[in-house]
Amino acid sequence: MKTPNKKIKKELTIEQKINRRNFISFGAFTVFAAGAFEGWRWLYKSPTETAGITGEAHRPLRKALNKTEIFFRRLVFNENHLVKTYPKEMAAKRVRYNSDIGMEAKKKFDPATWKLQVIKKGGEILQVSIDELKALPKTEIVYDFKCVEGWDQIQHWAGVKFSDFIKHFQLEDYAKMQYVGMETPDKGYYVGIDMPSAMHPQTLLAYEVNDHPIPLNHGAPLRLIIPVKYGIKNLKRIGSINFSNTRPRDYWAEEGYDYYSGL
Ligand SMILES: Nc1nc2c(c(=O)[nH]1)N[C@H]1C(S)=C(S)[C@@H](COP(=O)(O)O)O[C@H]1N2
Ligand SMILES: [Mo]
Repeated sequence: MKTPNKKIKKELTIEQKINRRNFISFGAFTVFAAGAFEGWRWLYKSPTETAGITGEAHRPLRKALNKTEIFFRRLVFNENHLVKTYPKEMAAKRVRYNSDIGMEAKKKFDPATWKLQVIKKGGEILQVSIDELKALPKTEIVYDFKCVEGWDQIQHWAGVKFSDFIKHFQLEDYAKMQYVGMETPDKGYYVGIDMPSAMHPQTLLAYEVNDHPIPLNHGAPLRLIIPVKYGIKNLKRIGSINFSNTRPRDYWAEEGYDYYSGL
């Protein structure tokens, strides 16, 4: 067991974080909108006000305007706050490998006999095989995976949406709780996730990368892909899932990293 870092800052509740975030984005939005409007006025006025500038000369400005418009539209109309996705061709062929805490005992672990352990009330355990998960609707995502250590890479993952998994196994009452915890089979690496992020439409229990089963070093047979969070929360080799109204233990939060670790 590691000694938890005692320096952890005074924690905000999720609601406080969301409020703070909305407040910050609203402020940024207002400043940006004012600037964009001024820019727009200037662009549209300038052809008449500035004699001798032809349409040709305005092309770069128009290009900039188009980009601004696209950005603006995304900001305003993307009400689901989906993480940006990319075409499959842009996904890295060689997926970057980071670390393997909780996966060191490679010889003892057999993905063929693996079953996901869903811990229910009263200690009851629901066991789910990889085939049961593969029988559910498959969702793919190509997005920019970001590690807190400073690297990012466009990657292509596929699996079952966490929210579909909840529905299929009738775990809706559990999803009403505030957090979900996930741990490796050896309990060496573990994460806690706030329920809204777990239930986000882009959060997957992933079993494929680049259209192939996930290799051992990337978390076979099942890993978490949670695009709204940094890499540290994307637990590889999920052994068990638990639900609670208090924060589940979290490996890197114990080391002083932000518990929420959202993007
Ligand atoms: N079990 C386990 N999951 C893990 C880690 C780990 O060390 N062990 N590292 C995390 C970190 S910090 C990152 S950036 C991603 C990296 O995943 P990759 O090795 O497939 O690139 O996995 C996350 N999940
Ligand atoms: Mo990471």
